[in-house]
Amino acid sequence: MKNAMRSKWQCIQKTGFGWGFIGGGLLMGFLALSLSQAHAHDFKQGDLVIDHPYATPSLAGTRNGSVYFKGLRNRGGQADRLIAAKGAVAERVELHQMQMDGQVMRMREVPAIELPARTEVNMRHGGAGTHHLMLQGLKQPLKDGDRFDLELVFEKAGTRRVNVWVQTPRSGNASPTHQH
Ligand SMILES: [Cu+2]
Repeated sequence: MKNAMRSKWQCIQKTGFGWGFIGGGLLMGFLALSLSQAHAHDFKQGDLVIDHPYATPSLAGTRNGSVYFKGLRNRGGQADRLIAAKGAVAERVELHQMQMDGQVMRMREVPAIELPARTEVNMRHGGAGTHHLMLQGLKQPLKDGDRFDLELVFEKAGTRRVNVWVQTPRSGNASPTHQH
């Protein structure tokens, strides 16, 4: 009887350990999953990776906004181009490039953003030569924490809908990019 009880107890202990182990594994898996979900905000279209599209909060009194990407990579062996963008958030979306004009940083509209093969294009906020998407005629101001959809049209890879997060960049200073 004693032996039977002991072995039953051992059995429970083992089972308990087993459940703890499985539970721990599930918890680790869940944490890993939630971590990766918290960090993954990227979109793939063919060989293109659109990493973390973000927009800065719009300035008071203006009806335009800027969309940037943490990264826009072409991992393929064939060049592509971003030729248009559109979304319900604004009347019009333009493709812009930052350029130094003497001492002043200005932006100009470009017909396309070139995505050479196996290259990452700089589309982060700020800096000469960088590109961004310009939202013209915002339906409403962009506020920190807002999210909206945008359709990106690539010449070869086709159209990809992405979700843009509105946030204040940690490095701040988005205002110089708003001189037209
Ligand atoms: Cu612009």
